[in-house]
Amino acid sequence: MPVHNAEIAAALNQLADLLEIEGENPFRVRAYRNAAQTIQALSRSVADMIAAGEDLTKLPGIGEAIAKKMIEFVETGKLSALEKEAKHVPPSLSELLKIPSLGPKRVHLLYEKLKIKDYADLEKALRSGQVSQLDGFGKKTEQKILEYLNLKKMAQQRMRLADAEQIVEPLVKTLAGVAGVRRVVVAGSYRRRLETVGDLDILVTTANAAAVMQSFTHYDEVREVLAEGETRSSVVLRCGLQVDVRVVPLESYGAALHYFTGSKSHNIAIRTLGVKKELKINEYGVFRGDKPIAGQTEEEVYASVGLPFIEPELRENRGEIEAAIEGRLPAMLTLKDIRGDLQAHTSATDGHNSLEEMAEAARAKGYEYLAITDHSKRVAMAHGLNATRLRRQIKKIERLNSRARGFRLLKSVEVDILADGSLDLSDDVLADLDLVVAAVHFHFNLTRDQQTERIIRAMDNPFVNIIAHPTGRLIGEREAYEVDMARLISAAKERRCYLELNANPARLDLNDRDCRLTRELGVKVAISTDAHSVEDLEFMRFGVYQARRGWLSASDVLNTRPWTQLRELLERR
Ligand code: DGT
Ligand code: CA
Ligand code: CA
Ligand code: ZN
Repeated sequence: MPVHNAEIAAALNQLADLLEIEGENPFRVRAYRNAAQTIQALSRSVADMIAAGEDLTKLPGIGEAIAKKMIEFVETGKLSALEKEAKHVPPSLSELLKIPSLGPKRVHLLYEKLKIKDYADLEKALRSGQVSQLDGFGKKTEQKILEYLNLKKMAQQRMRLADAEQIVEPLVKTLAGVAGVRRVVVAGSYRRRLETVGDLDILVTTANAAAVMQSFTHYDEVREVLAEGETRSSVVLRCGLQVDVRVVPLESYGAALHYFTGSKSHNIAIRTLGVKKELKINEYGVFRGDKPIAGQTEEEVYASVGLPFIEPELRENRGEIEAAIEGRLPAMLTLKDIRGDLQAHTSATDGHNSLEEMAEAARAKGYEYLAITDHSKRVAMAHGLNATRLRRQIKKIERLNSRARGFRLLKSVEVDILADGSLDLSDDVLADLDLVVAAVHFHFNLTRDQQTERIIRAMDNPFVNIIAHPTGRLIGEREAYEVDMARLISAAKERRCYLELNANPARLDLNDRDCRLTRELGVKVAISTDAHSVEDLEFMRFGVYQARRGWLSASDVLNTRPWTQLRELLERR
């Protein structure tokens, strides 16, 4: 069985967790975490590199010792260092470290005092009130941990789109390689580009259904075959994701694709329109009586009820059918419309690549501009910039820009919004920037009013242009903080400010509904990757998917503009 990069990274991270819980040297812990991060961002398989005899220590952050551990893991599936640690502390403790209110010391304490080893133990102890009686724990912490556990339970059933992509792409390739196969397409929420997917629904057209089913149920990532039939099979993959594969006849392809793309609620509305025209619409086709009148393409299905094609991202029955009837579907944004990226970090703070490397990568993507938005000093763990260091970076950007043609680095910063809404850097340095991105990274649990007013107060500062990741959520890990989004958007409009749609697939913040609200209230969105490495610049497409789900057109987005126009939009007075 091939070892995935994600598995190597997980083992190294777990080793780091256990060392940290034991109170080991923080530098050693950091080294393992950096290595794990490098491997996760790698586009090539470490197992392949080892097989090809390549030198792993050439990778950033990978030294002799860690390279040896990686080879051991790839060759034996084990990490002896991890097994050694596991004799001192149970490996399951590393899952507890993911809980935001628990650091290594507290996890250690929970284990020592209450023998808590995993989520199940923890939940029991929380419910019996034992945890809140420990030193340094209180009722509030108890409540926060319980909330997190509930969120986790819900998230376990859904996977982030980007993770699902990595899993489904090789599977699609395998199925497409089976003799006789014509088409393989992933339908369902995956095709609608929903931020998370519950399971995957794959459709295949082929001359040989049996060969497809054989290949699918014997795919090497399959953990369990739930059902195996001539034209439909279901499996659970090693990662826990369920996948359904259906073989559909060519003449029904469009009808099946439409049906299995969903959403269910969109399908029902389309079917109802069909009924009014005395048509029956199902996954096999569109029928008048027994006579099939359409079904080979989705366009035909829509045309049968008098509608133009509706993009999958819009199919949520949130007004798209009415809009299609009235001819006012949005002209949807595409990745090609994007001319630059308005949030990126460098190795000056918590990024992995230098200013030069980030610039080169953005230029290679065909961008006209890239805003460098390193953290400000309040984010100490990211080594955030003070005014002096920011000024130094500004100088460096000016030097690079003077040499570059057709591309420009924008001088910027991701300045922290402090608890009272004031900013972490003073106006005189902000005044030297091309644009200012402001963000909340601390004090998430203010009341809704306090949080809203805090962010509006940040926008009162005339140098602020964009509010980054406006709700702070991390999909499946952290709920959005309480904030009045409609008020925030209106306040942004009054101040000529903008909101970010953070394209990182773990954030996608704004969500689809809030994107739509910005459009309705007339505020443009900046779709930004918040890249912490050159690879992260690729996150842009996830932002575009989310924007499309939010009905956005190129004109609703800030970074579809050439720099000359963007500069005007950033002018606040
Ligand atoms: P998920 O998997 O929870 O992320 O969401 P979906 O949308 O992929 O839902 P899923 O996998 O249960 O079903 C795939 C598609 O099949 C769904 O989007 C629409 C269609 N579908 C499923 N059940 C029904 C149904 O009872 N009626 C209709 N009209 N369509 C259905
Ligand atoms: Ca699905
Ligand atoms: Ca399904
Ligand atoms: Zn950041």
